[in-house]
Amino acid sequence: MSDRLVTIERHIMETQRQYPEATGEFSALVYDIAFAAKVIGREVNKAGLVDVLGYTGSQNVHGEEVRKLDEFADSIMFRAMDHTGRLCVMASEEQEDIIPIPEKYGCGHYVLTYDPLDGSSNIDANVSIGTIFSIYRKVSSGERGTLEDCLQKGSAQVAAGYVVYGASTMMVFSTGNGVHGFTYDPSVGEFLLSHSHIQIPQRGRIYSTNEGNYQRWSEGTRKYIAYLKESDKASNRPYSARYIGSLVADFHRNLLYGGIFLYPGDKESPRGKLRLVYEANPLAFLVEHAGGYASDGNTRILDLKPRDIHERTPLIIGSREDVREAEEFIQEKR
Ligand code: P6P
Repeated sequence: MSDRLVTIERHIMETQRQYPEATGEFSALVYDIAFAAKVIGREVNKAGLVDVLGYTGSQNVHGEEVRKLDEFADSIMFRAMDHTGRLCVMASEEQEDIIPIPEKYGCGHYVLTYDPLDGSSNIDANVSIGTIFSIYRKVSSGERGTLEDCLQKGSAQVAAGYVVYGASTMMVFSTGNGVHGFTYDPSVGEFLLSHSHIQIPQRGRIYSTNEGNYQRWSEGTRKYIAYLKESDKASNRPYSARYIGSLVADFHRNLLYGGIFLYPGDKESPRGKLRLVYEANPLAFLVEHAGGYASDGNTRILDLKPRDIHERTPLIIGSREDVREAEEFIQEKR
């Protein structure tokens, strides 16, 4: 826990002072996301008490049952962002197409892509879930943003982060100046700096994957997981298996403790399950700024050019040495 009492607003302003040319638009956008997180967190934390559980009867673009909290989180993100004049376009994992800024509002220089509530299938079991977001600069020529703005490589992100709604609500983000964690104190309604300059250990002792998919995995993936289970004191094996089934929760634990998360492609789904734009890219930005690495098994995630806004990708992410070692097995070099 940091010794200084620093709110997320203070941290954002202190960071902005390093850029004399900054207009404050970007800082305000990060603050807007923190505000939306407070509102979403309030509903998530009382989900067990108020009838916001259960399904809405509708499905999202992926044919997945949409829970009321998914829709609520999606609407809060939109309503907190659409009128601020900082964005030129948005894209949500819950929406088929990009989300234009309403004509009645002005456009800004930034693009926001987000998964409003990832892991929501865990809501009823009170498992931690999260909001994941990326911020890009506008690259298209017109006044209003386009699909092109939302399909930039992850390496073009200017900021990314997540909010994990768990035992406490935490917002972890980076604007390229280190990765910092802020814990929400509901008694004062502020996110307070609790984890400054997070660095993921270069090697961990935890692996996170759904071993129920074993039969569908490639030979390389199977060999890698078997390797982690072998006993070898010199290389701290066997690793411990830790899998929550909620990406933000699994990623957050591995970011703090070290380790590797794998959702590889398989025989039925060669591109895996997770989304490149809404999940892999923001977490890859964060993990690299924390000293880790993220790959699809062959290519650095941040170097992948999205072709479709809902494109999926295999995701191998976490401690740099572990991810590199996993790549060697997946590429059948070991
Ligand atoms: P599986 C949740 O539905 C999610 O999108 C991620 O949060 C999580 O990592 C993954 O799917 C879990 O998938 O197939 O292991 O249940």
